[in-house]
Amino acid sequence: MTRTLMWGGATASSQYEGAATVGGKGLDTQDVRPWKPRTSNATCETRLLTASAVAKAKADLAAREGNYPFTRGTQGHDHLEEDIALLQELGIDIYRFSLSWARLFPQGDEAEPSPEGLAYYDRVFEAVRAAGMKTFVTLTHYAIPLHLVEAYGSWTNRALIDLYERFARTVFERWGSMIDYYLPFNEINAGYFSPWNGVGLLRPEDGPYDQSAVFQSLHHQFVASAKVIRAQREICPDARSGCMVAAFCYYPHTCSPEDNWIKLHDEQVNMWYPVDVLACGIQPYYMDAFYRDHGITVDITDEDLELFARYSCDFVSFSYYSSSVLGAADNGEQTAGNLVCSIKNPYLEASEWGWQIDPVGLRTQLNAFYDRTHKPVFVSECGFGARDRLEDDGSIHDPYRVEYLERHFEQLLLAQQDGVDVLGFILWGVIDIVSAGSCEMAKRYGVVYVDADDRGEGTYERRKKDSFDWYRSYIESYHATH
Ligand code: BGP
Repeated sequence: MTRTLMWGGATASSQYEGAATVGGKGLDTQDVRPWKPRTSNATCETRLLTASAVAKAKADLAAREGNYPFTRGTQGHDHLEEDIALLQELGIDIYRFSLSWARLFPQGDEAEPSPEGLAYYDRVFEAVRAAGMKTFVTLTHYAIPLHLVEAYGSWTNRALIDLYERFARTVFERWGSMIDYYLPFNEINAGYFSPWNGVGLLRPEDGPYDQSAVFQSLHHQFVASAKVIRAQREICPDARSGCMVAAFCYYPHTCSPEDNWIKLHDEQVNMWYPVDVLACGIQPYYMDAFYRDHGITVDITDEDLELFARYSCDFVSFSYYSSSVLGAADNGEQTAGNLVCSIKNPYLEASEWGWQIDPVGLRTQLNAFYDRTHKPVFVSECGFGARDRLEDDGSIHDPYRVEYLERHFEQLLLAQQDGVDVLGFILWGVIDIVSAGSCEMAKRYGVVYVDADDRGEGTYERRKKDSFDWYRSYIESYHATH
């Protein structure tokens, strides 16, 4: 029997809420990321924060100087009821949002949560449920309390596991009856490809990250995920637990055997590692070889392995935007987004940010995740970032976004016909948010436009894009026939 799909939309606290210190919220790792005018699309640029950069950001923020876009997001904290009303009009079945750990625990290590933080998320849960939508909760979406970075060394410190479990238990005890689907972490493989975003690791002032620190941090998040699922099954057993990675959909540089081996190996380390641990409950063999060959040491206890085996998640999920061709371009043909580098694929068009548009890749990834785990699969993020234009008459025409979604929906339905147990599709950035990779507003994903620019200037008024009505009627007609 083919499951009736859920159609949704997503935001993330640091990219949406703003209000960085309202109600006593503590600063988190996203609040200190500076916006810099875009230099070029040619580099795989991520904001790698050093201790001196963080110190400067804190001084700037105290002096109200500098441009730190995540401190204002797109003012979701102040537009909550209006935005939920728009989502209700859109007719989505499920709304994915994340919680700000530092809004509930400003320093991250308090014994009790902040009453103002609890009150804020009471409002969010009640508004979403009153609007008749299911909830898909990301406990943490890249935003780690800055105090835990500075006082504990962030996720390199095993103490964060218990602090995280305390945060999760608070969430489950307070809102567990209103949580339908949840993720302990957003794109948990970000710990490897973007350590600041994923595990809150400061980059050393004098060079690259210590890879043992990166993978030890990632391992601690895996243990935290298992303990969070154990807590959830005690407190609110009806919620469905998931894991999530960024899906890269790699193509080998050439059809040479060596390049094909590199593709398999890069998929294992960059994408399948967290899935094998969190969804299949095993510590995969290939990581022993990777650690050995790269001089990496990670402390893994027998108790950790026992937790992985006993508390694997109920469903798997991934973010999908584009596919990428591996390897360095020997002809300079390197396109790149801000998180994903790729060589130009001659069969595909790319977005302005170099992300190559590959709807068939979505079908391939859905099959690959289901084939590996035999667990239901949620597309927890997918969408098209573009420079949308606000016309003089207040309209926003985004046929490119409609085309992107239409082609990806076709492939998702084909994957379901292939026999993949697809749970649903969640449109990323359903309301315009600040871009995670490049910290800019210009890269818009929403079907709802927010009038703000890269410098944070604008009215922050919400306006429906043409894609709003398209998505609304798509959902309506889907449910009329399923
Ligand atoms: C993913 C994040 C999202 C979202 C998306 C798009 O990594 O989970 O937060 O931002 O990337 O990336 P970007 O915003 O850089 O276009």
